[in-house]
Amino acid sequence: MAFQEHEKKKTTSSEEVVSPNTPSAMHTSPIDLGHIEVLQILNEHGEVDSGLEPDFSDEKLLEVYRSMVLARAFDKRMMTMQRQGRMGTFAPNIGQEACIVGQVTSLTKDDWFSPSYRSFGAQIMRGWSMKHLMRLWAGFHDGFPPPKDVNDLPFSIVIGSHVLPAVGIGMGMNYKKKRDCVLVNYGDGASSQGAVSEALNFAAVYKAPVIFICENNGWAISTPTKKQSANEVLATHGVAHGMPSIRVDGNDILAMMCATKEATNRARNGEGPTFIEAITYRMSLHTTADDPKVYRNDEEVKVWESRCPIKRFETYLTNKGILDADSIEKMVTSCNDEAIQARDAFYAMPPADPTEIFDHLFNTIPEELQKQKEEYLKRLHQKGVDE
Ligand SMILES: Cc1ncc(C[n+]2csc(CCOP(=O)(O)OP(=O)(O)O)c2C)c(N)n1
Ligand SMILES: [Mg+2]
Repeated sequence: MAFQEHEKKKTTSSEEVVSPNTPSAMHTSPIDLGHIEVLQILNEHGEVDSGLEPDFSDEKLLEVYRSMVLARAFDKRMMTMQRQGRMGTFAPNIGQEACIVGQVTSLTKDDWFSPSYRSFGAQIMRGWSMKHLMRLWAGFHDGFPPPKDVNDLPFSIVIGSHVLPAVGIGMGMNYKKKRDCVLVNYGDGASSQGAVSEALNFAAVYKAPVIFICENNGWAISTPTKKQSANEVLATHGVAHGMPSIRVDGNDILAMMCATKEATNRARNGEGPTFIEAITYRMSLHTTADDPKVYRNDEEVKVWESRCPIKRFETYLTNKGILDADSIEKMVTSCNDEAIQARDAFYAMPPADPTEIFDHLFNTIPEELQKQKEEYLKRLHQKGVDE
């Protein structure tokens, strides 16, 4: 499916498509969307645009559906664990499952993925176990390195910092004449980082096989997209740097799968980078340290509840005869059980050795740090922690 085939979905049809953080933002934008296509295949009621419907196999659709349900089950479990004081700070993904899972569905094991922190649905699909991710979010140093044979970078908390390295990997692929690609995601907030513009420029000039997914979820903590950027159509960033760019309904799993499939094909064919702005919404907290009630109102959240990516995919799969109420319930139960098993396996692991926090910065520990270590150990001993 070529981007050009979505011609009829250009600005004229934007009304029925999606909106960023305010429902009217598509219309108020001063930017001419004439050369940026807008893609939606499944509308918020789960109705499919038959002219654009892709022919993914039933198995593939079910696998993707399960990944989305599993991402939500993991999310809920992590939130409960955090509130019980058994997990570190955590960045929930509720409402963004289509965007996150859909973006990696066309990647192979040889491709690379450079994620930001809100990407666990994709990480699980790429081969990270939930137990491993729990170790990561709980602060264990062994949680950060990706599993063996998974071509992912550790997720980046320093926003935008992982975009240039992704482009570097892509340029390396060109140098080695490989036909693989790199996918990197970042948020509307990260899009303001200078390093992201540098990355876009390098990728476009050197035709690096990189897919940029700008997840416009309406907010960068308490900063709405309209205060982040005077130009709210972030897909123009790709256009400005000279690469094919598209705006996708990020709550539409089929649109996410199709857009990234086409972008990975382009990359593998030596046609260079693609920019995808995925319009979605963070339904929950920025992180467990956040309270969105102080900066956004419930009405806005309600608008997005009706655009739930899982619900609309369920409707579509049910209409196709792939799912029914019974199989949906079974799927949800099995994903919740899997998350609970991961939790139990995580709890069964030994606690961290507190001295390890000194172990991973220097080959030979400097004298000053050695003194701090000894002081720390003395205090732990006084508190009986080492007994
Ligand atoms: C370089 C840098 N500056 C500031 C922060 C603090 N910070 C953490 S997340 C965040 C907002 C990011 O928003 P966005 O890129 O839209 O991603 P989202 O959280 O919405 O997925 C900020 C400012 C940071 N982690 N790194
Ligand atoms: Mg954001």
